[in-house]
Amino acid sequence: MVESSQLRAETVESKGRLSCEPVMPARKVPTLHDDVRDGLLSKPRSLPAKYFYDDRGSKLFDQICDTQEYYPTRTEDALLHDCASTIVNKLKPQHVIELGSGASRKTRRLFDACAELGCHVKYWPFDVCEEMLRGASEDLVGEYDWLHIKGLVGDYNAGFDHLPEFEGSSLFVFLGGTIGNFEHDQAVAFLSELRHSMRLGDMLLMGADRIKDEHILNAAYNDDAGVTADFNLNLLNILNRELGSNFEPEKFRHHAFFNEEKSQIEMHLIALEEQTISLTALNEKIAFKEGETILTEISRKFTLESLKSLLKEAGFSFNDHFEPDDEYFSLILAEPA
Ligand code: SAH
Ligand code: AVI
Repeated sequence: MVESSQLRAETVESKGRLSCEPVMPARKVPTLHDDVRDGLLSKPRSLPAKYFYDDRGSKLFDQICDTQEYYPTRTEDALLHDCASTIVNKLKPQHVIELGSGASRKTRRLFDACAELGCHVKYWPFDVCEEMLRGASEDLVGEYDWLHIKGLVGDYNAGFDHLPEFEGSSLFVFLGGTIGNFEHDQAVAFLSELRHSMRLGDMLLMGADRIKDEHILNAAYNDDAGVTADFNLNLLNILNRELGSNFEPEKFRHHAFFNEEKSQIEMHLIALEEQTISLTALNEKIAFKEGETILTEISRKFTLESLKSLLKEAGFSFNDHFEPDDEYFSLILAEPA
Protein backbone atom coordinates (compact mmCIF):
# COMPACT_ATOMS: atom_id res chain seq x y z
CA MET A 1 0.00 0.00 0.00
CA VAL A 2 1.24 3.49 -0.80
CA GLU A 3 1.52 5.73 2.26
CA SER A 4 -0.43 8.96 1.86
CA SER A 5 2.70 10.99 2.76
CA GLN A 6 4.53 9.18 -0.04
CA LEU A 7 1.68 10.00 -2.43
CA ARG A 8 1.79 13.63 -1.35
CA ALA A 9 5.55 13.75 -1.89
CA GLU A 10 5.13 12.31 -5.39
CA THR A 11 2.45 14.85 -6.23
CA VAL A 12 4.62 17.73 -5.02
CA GLU A 13 7.62 16.32 -6.90
CA SER A 14 5.73 15.82 -10.15
CA LYS A 15 4.12 19.28 -9.86
CA GLY A 16 7.67 20.67 -9.80
CA ARG A 17 8.03 19.33 -13.31
CA LEU A 18 4.88 21.01 -14.50
CA SER A 19 3.94 24.63 -15.04
CA CYS A 20 1.55 26.54 -17.24
CA GLU A 21 1.74 29.98 -18.74
CA PRO A 22 -0.33 32.08 -21.14
CA VAL A 23 1.09 32.77 -24.61
CA MET A 24 0.96 36.44 -25.48
CA PRO A 25 -0.86 36.93 -28.78
CA ALA A 26 1.34 38.32 -31.57
CA ARG A 27 -1.69 40.15 -32.93
CA LYS A 28 -5.29 40.74 -32.10
CA VAL A 29 -7.61 37.93 -33.13
CA PRO A 30 -11.38 38.33 -33.36
CA THR A 31 -13.15 37.93 -30.01
CA LEU A 32 -16.22 35.72 -29.59
CA HIS A 33 -18.31 38.91 -29.89
CA ASP A 34 -16.61 39.74 -33.23
CA ASP A 35 -17.05 36.19 -34.54
CA VAL A 36 -20.70 36.09 -33.50
CA ARG A 37 -21.35 39.45 -35.19
CA ASP A 38 -19.55 38.33 -38.37
CA GLY A 39 -20.67 34.73 -38.43
CA LEU A 40 -24.02 34.38 -36.68
CA LEU A 41 -25.73 37.63 -37.48
CA SER A 42 -25.23 37.30 -41.23
CA LYS A 43 -26.09 34.46 -43.61
CA PRO A 44 -24.93 31.79 -44.26
CA ARG A 45 -24.49 31.49 -40.49
CA SER A 46 -21.25 30.00 -39.15
CA LEU A 47 -18.90 30.05 -36.17
CA PRO A 48 -15.20 29.09 -35.84
CA ALA A 49 -14.67 25.57 -34.47
CA LYS A 50 -12.35 26.72 -31.68
CA TYR A 51 -15.36 27.72 -29.56
CA PHE A 52 -16.30 24.05 -29.06
CA TYR A 53 -13.52 23.56 -26.57
CA ASP A 54 -14.69 24.65 -23.14
CA ASP A 55 -14.09 22.10 -20.38
CA ARG A 56 -17.20 20.08 -21.31
CA GLY A 57 -16.53 20.35 -25.05
CA SER A 58 -12.96 19.10 -24.62
CA LYS A 59 -14.19 16.15 -22.56
CA LEU A 60 -16.85 15.39 -25.18
CA PHE A 61 -14.21 15.45 -27.91
CA ASP A 62 -12.18 13.00 -25.85
CA GLN A 63 -15.26 10.74 -25.66
CA ILE A 64 -15.72 10.99 -29.43
CA CYS A 65 -12.21 9.53 -29.75
CA ASP A 66 -13.46 6.38 -27.99
CA THR A 67 -16.51 5.84 -30.19
CA GLN A 68 -16.37 2.87 -32.51
CA GLU A 69 -17.24 5.06 -35.53
CA TYR A 70 -14.50 7.69 -35.02
CA TYR A 71 -11.57 5.86 -36.62
CA PRO A 72 -9.02 8.79 -36.80
CA THR A 73 -7.82 8.58 -33.20
CA ARG A 74 -7.13 4.86 -33.04
CA THR A 75 -5.68 4.88 -36.58
CA GLU A 76 -3.27 7.70 -35.81
CA ASP A 77 -2.42 6.13 -32.46
CA ALA A 78 -1.48 2.83 -34.10
CA LEU A 79 0.57 4.66 -36.73
CA LEU A 80 2.42 6.63 -34.07
CA HIS A 81 3.06 3.45 -32.15
CA ASP A 82 4.82 2.08 -35.23
CA CYS A 83 6.75 5.15 -36.37
CA ALA A 84 7.55 7.05 -33.14
CA SER A 85 11.02 5.50 -32.73
CA THR A 86 11.93 6.28 -36.36
CA ILE A 87 10.91 9.91 -35.86
CA VAL A 88 12.63 10.35 -32.49
CA ASN A 89 15.78 8.67 -33.83
CA LYS A 90 15.83 10.92 -36.87
CA LEU A 91 15.55 14.20 -35.00
CA LYS A 92 16.68 13.41 -31.44
CA PRO A 93 14.58 16.38 -30.29
CA GLN A 94 15.07 18.27 -27.06
CA HIS A 95 11.58 19.73 -27.22
CA VAL A 96 8.19 18.50 -28.32
CA ILE A 97 5.77 21.38 -28.96
CA GLU A 98 2.22 20.22 -29.61
CA LEU A 99 -0.40 22.51 -31.13
CA GLY A 100 -3.98 21.80 -30.05
CA SER A 101 -2.74 19.12 -27.68
CA GLY A 102 -6.12 18.36 -26.02
CA ALA A 103 -5.81 15.25 -23.84
CA SER A 104 -2.30 14.54 -25.29
CA ARG A 105 -3.43 10.93 -25.73
CA LYS A 106 -1.38 9.92 -28.73
CA THR A 107 1.67 11.98 -27.80
CA ARG A 108 2.35 9.21 -25.28
CA ARG A 109 3.60 7.11 -28.20
CA LEU A 110 6.33 9.67 -28.78
CA PHE A 111 7.19 9.78 -25.08
CA ASP A 112 7.38 5.97 -24.99
CA ALA A 113 9.87 6.09 -27.87
CA CYS A 114 11.78 8.92 -26.15
CA ALA A 115 12.00 6.88 -22.95
CA GLU A 116 13.25 3.84 -24.86
CA LEU A 117 15.89 5.86 -26.68
CA GLY A 118 16.92 7.85 -23.59
CA CYS A 119 15.84 11.09 -25.27
CA HIS A 120 14.33 13.04 -22.39
CA VAL A 121 12.45 15.81 -24.13
CA LYS A 122 10.69 18.77 -22.59
CA TYR A 123 7.01 18.88 -23.57
CA TRP A 124 5.18 22.10 -24.47
CA PRO A 125 1.46 21.40 -25.02
CA PHE A 126 -0.25 24.46 -26.52
CA ASP A 127 -4.03 24.63 -26.26
CA VAL A 128 -6.86 27.10 -25.91
CA CYS A 129 -8.56 24.99 -23.21
CA GLU A 130 -6.66 25.48 -19.96
CA GLU A 131 -8.66 22.93 -17.93
CA MET A 132 -7.93 20.12 -20.38
CA LEU A 133 -4.30 21.19 -20.77
CA ARG A 134 -3.67 21.17 -17.00
CA GLY A 135 -5.51 17.88 -16.42
CA ALA A 136 -3.69 16.09 -19.25
CA SER A 137 -0.31 17.47 -18.14
CA GLU A 138 -0.84 16.37 -14.54
CA ASP A 139 -1.56 12.84 -15.75
CA LEU A 140 1.54 12.87 -17.96
CA VAL A 141 4.02 13.95 -15.26
CA GLY A 142 2.60 11.13 -13.13
CA GLU A 143 3.14 8.61 -15.94
CA TYR A 144 6.61 9.70 -17.11
CA ASP A 145 8.89 10.40 -14.15
CA TRP A 146 11.47 12.18 -16.35
CA LEU A 147 9.08 14.43 -18.25
CA HIS A 148 9.10 18.21 -17.75
CA ILE A 149 6.05 20.02 -19.05
CA LYS A 150 5.44 23.69 -19.68
CA GLY A 151 1.82 24.18 -20.71
CA LEU A 152 1.15 27.04 -23.13
CA VAL A 153 -2.37 28.43 -22.93
CA GLY A 154 -3.51 30.46 -25.89
CA ASP A 155 -4.94 30.75 -29.37
CA TYR A 156 -2.57 29.43 -32.03
CA ASN A 157 -4.27 31.66 -34.58
CA ALA A 158 -2.78 34.65 -32.77
CA GLY A 159 0.73 33.82 -34.04
CA PHE A 160 3.89 32.33 -32.61
CA ASP A 161 6.07 35.42 -32.03
CA HIS A 162 5.82 35.04 -28.28
CA LEU A 163 6.56 31.35 -28.00
CA PRO A 164 9.53 30.72 -25.69
CA GLU A 165 13.00 30.30 -27.26
CA PHE A 166 13.57 26.57 -27.59
CA GLU A 167 17.24 25.71 -27.12
CA GLY A 168 18.18 22.73 -29.27
CA SER A 169 16.12 20.87 -31.84
CA SER A 170 12.35 20.85 -31.65
CA LEU A 171 9.68 18.54 -32.95
CA PHE A 172 6.46 20.46 -33.60
CA VAL A 173 3.43 18.19 -33.51
CA PHE A 174 -0.02 18.87 -34.93
CA LEU A 175 -2.12 15.73 -34.62
CA GLY A 176 -5.67 14.50 -34.99
CA GLY A 177 -6.30 15.93 -38.44
CA THR A 178 -6.96 19.36 -36.90
CA ILE A 179 -5.39 20.95 -40.00
CA GLY A 180 -8.60 19.82 -41.71
CA ASN A 181 -10.57 22.24 -39.53
CA PHE A 182 -8.94 25.12 -41.44
CA GLU A 183 -10.00 26.42 -44.87
CA HIS A 184 -7.20 25.93 -47.42
CA ASP A 185 -5.93 29.55 -47.30
CA GLN A 186 -6.08 29.63 -43.50
CA ALA A 187 -4.14 26.36 -43.39
CA VAL A 188 -1.42 27.76 -45.67
CA ALA A 189 -1.18 30.96 -43.59
CA PHE A 190 -1.09 29.03 -40.31
CA LEU A 191 1.55 26.55 -41.48
CA SER A 192 3.68 29.31 -43.08
CA GLU A 193 3.61 31.24 -39.84
CA LEU A 194 4.57 28.12 -37.92
CA ARG A 195 7.40 27.46 -40.36
CA HIS A 196 8.78 30.97 -39.75
CA SER A 197 8.97 30.26 -36.04
CA MET A 198 10.89 27.01 -36.66
CA ARG A 199 14.65 26.76 -36.97
CA LEU A 200 16.81 24.74 -39.32
CA GLY A 201 16.84 21.17 -38.04
CA ASP A 202 13.38 21.42 -36.44
CA MET A 203 10.63 19.25 -37.84
CA LEU A 204 6.85 19.21 -38.03
CA LEU A 205 4.87 16.02 -37.54
CA MET A 206 1.35 16.55 -38.83
CA GLY A 207 -1.58 14.14 -38.87
CA ALA A 208 -4.28 14.47 -41.52
CA ASP A 209 -7.37 12.51 -42.42
CA ARG A 210 -7.65 11.01 -45.90
CA ILE A 211 -10.54 10.79 -48.36
CA LYS A 212 -12.30 7.45 -48.10
CA ASP A 213 -15.67 5.77 -48.55
CA GLU A 214 -18.28 8.38 -47.64
CA HIS A 215 -20.24 5.94 -45.45
CA ILE A 216 -17.23 5.60 -43.18
CA LEU A 217 -16.72 9.37 -43.13
CA ASN A 218 -20.39 10.07 -42.43
CA ALA A 219 -20.55 7.46 -39.65
CA ALA A 220 -17.48 8.97 -37.93
CA TYR A 221 -19.36 12.26 -37.45
CA ASN A 222 -22.74 10.65 -36.64
CA ASP A 223 -21.92 8.11 -33.94
CA ASP A 224 -24.83 6.01 -32.68
CA ALA A 225 -24.37 7.05 -29.05
CA GLY A 226 -24.85 10.70 -30.04
CA VAL A 227 -21.58 11.96 -28.53
CA THR A 228 -20.74 14.04 -31.62
CA ALA A 229 -24.26 15.48 -31.54
CA ASP A 230 -23.75 16.48 -27.87
CA PHE A 231 -20.36 18.00 -28.75
CA ASN A 232 -21.96 20.07 -31.52
CA LEU A 233 -25.01 21.13 -29.45
CA ASN A 234 -22.79 22.07 -26.50
CA LEU A 235 -21.73 25.09 -28.55
CA LEU A 236 -25.16 26.59 -27.77
CA ASN A 237 -24.55 26.20 -24.02
CA ILE A 238 -21.23 27.96 -24.47
CA LEU A 239 -22.92 30.84 -26.29
CA ASN A 240 -25.57 31.06 -23.55
CA ARG A 241 -22.87 31.29 -20.89
CA GLU A 242 -20.62 33.73 -22.73
CA LEU A 243 -23.25 35.95 -24.34
CA GLY A 244 -26.20 35.62 -21.99
CA SER A 245 -28.20 34.18 -24.90
CA ASN A 246 -31.23 31.92 -24.55
CA PHE A 247 -30.60 29.08 -27.04
CA GLU A 248 -32.50 25.92 -26.16
CA PRO A 249 -30.29 23.09 -27.48
CA GLU A 250 -33.31 20.78 -27.79
CA LYS A 251 -34.70 23.13 -30.43
CA PHE A 252 -31.71 22.37 -32.69
CA ARG A 253 -30.35 19.16 -34.17
CA HIS A 254 -26.90 17.97 -35.16
CA HIS A 255 -26.30 17.44 -38.88
CA ALA A 256 -22.98 16.26 -40.33
CA PHE A 257 -22.33 15.04 -43.87
CA PHE A 258 -19.51 14.59 -46.35
CA ASN A 259 -19.50 17.28 -49.02
CA GLU A 260 -17.75 15.39 -51.80
CA GLU A 261 -17.21 18.40 -54.02
CA LYS A 262 -15.30 20.21 -51.27
CA SER A 263 -13.80 17.04 -49.81
CA GLN A 264 -14.95 18.01 -46.35
CA ILE A 265 -17.24 16.96 -43.57
CA GLU A 266 -19.55 19.83 -42.69
CA MET A 267 -21.08 19.97 -39.27
CA HIS A 268 -24.21 22.06 -38.78
CA LEU A 269 -26.79 22.89 -36.14
CA ILE A 270 -30.26 23.00 -37.67
CA ALA A 271 -33.18 24.91 -36.12
CA LEU A 272 -36.06 22.49 -35.54
CA GLU A 273 -38.61 25.29 -35.43
CA GLU A 274 -38.92 29.00 -35.99
CA GLN A 275 -37.46 30.85 -33.01
CA THR A 276 -35.95 34.17 -31.96
CA ILE A 277 -32.81 34.19 -29.83
CA SER A 278 -31.68 37.17 -27.74
CA LEU A 279 -27.94 37.78 -27.52
CA THR A 280 -27.96 39.95 -24.38
CA ALA A 281 -24.24 40.77 -24.38
CA LEU A 282 -24.47 42.08 -27.94
CA ASN A 283 -27.90 43.63 -27.63
CA GLU A 284 -28.95 41.71 -30.75
CA LYS A 285 -31.60 39.18 -31.71
CA ILE A 286 -31.44 36.37 -34.27
CA ALA A 287 -34.59 35.10 -35.94
CA PHE A 288 -34.21 31.50 -37.10
CA LYS A 289 -36.61 29.96 -39.58
CA GLU A 290 -37.35 26.26 -39.27
CA GLY A 291 -34.56 24.33 -41.02
CA GLU A 292 -32.07 27.21 -40.95
CA THR A 293 -28.51 26.10 -40.22
CA ILE A 294 -25.33 27.25 -38.51
CA LEU A 295 -22.09 25.81 -39.95
CA THR A 296 -20.07 24.95 -36.85
CA GLU A 297 -17.11 23.03 -38.32
CA ILE A 298 -15.48 21.85 -41.52
CA SER A 299 -13.19 18.85 -41.40
CA ARG A 300 -11.29 18.56 -44.66
CA LYS A 301 -10.13 15.23 -45.99
CA PHE A 302 -6.97 14.97 -48.06
CA THR A 303 -5.17 12.87 -50.64
CA LEU A 304 -1.47 12.33 -50.09
CA GLU A 305 -0.85 14.65 -53.04
CA SER A 306 -3.06 17.44 -51.67
CA LEU A 307 -1.28 17.20 -48.31
CA LYS A 308 2.14 17.37 -49.88
CA SER A 309 1.13 20.35 -51.97
CA LEU A 310 -0.36 22.13 -48.93
CA LEU A 311 2.92 21.71 -47.05
CA LYS A 312 4.91 22.84 -50.07
CA GLU A 313 2.76 25.95 -50.44
CA ALA A 314 3.48 26.73 -46.77
CA GLY A 315 7.24 26.43 -47.37
CA PHE A 316 7.87 22.98 -45.98
CA SER A 317 9.78 20.20 -47.63
CA PHE A 318 8.65 16.62 -47.31
CA ASN A 319 10.77 14.34 -45.15
CA ASP A 320 8.76 11.20 -44.49
CA HIS A 321 5.26 9.76 -44.62
CA PHE A 322 3.47 7.06 -42.64
CA GLU A 323 0.09 5.55 -43.48
CA PRO A 324 -1.77 2.35 -42.62
CA ASP A 325 -2.51 -0.31 -45.28
CA ASP A 326 -6.06 1.02 -45.71
CA GLU A 327 -4.67 4.56 -46.29
CA TYR A 328 -7.21 5.98 -43.81
CA PHE A 329 -4.86 8.55 -42.28
CA SER A 330 -1.50 10.21 -42.92
CA LEU A 331 1.30 11.24 -40.64
CA ILE A 332 3.69 13.53 -42.47
CA LEU A 333 7.10 14.57 -41.29
CA ALA A 334 8.16 17.87 -42.84
CA GLU A 335 10.92 20.42 -42.38
CA PRO A 336 11.31 24.10 -43.21
CA ALA A 337 12.34 24.23 -46.88
N1 SAH B 1 -4.58 16.86 -30.84
C1 SAH B 1 -5.62 16.17 -30.10
C2 SAH B 1 -6.86 17.05 -29.88
C3 SAH B 1 -7.59 17.43 -31.16
S1 SAH B 1 -9.06 18.36 -30.79
C4 SAH B 1 -5.97 14.90 -30.78
O1 SAH B 1 -5.44 14.65 -31.86
O2 SAH B 1 -6.80 14.15 -30.26
C5 SAH B 1 -8.51 19.99 -31.22
C6 SAH B 1 -7.73 20.61 -30.08
O3 SAH B 1 -7.26 21.88 -30.55
C7 SAH B 1 -8.57 20.88 -28.84
O4 SAH B 1 -7.86 20.46 -27.71
C8 SAH B 1 -8.79 22.38 -28.86
O5 SAH B 1 -8.93 22.95 -27.57
C9 SAH B 1 -7.55 22.87 -29.57
N2 SAH B 1 -7.76 24.12 -30.30
C10 SAH B 1 -8.74 24.39 -31.20
N3 SAH B 1 -8.60 25.63 -31.69
C11 SAH B 1 -7.50 26.16 -31.09
C12 SAH B 1 -6.83 27.41 -31.18
N4 SAH B 1 -7.28 28.37 -32.00
N5 SAH B 1 -5.72 27.61 -30.44
C13 SAH B 1 -5.25 26.63 -29.60
N6 SAH B 1 -5.86 25.43 -29.47
C14 SAH B 1 -6.95 25.19 -30.20
C1 AVI C 1 -10.33 18.13 -33.86
N1 AVI C 1 -10.80 17.74 -35.15
C2 AVI C 1 -9.71 17.18 -35.96
C3 AVI C 1 -11.97 16.85 -35.13
C4 AVI C 1 -12.36 16.45 -36.58
O1 AVI C 1 -12.51 15.27 -36.83
O2 AVI C 1 -12.43 17.36 -37.42
C5 AVI C 1 -13.15 17.50 -34.44
C6 AVI C 1 -14.40 16.69 -34.51
N2 AVI C 1 -15.59 17.16 -34.80
C7 AVI C 1 -16.47 16.19 -34.75
N3 AVI C 1 -15.86 15.06 -34.44
C8 AVI C 1 -14.55 15.36 -34.27
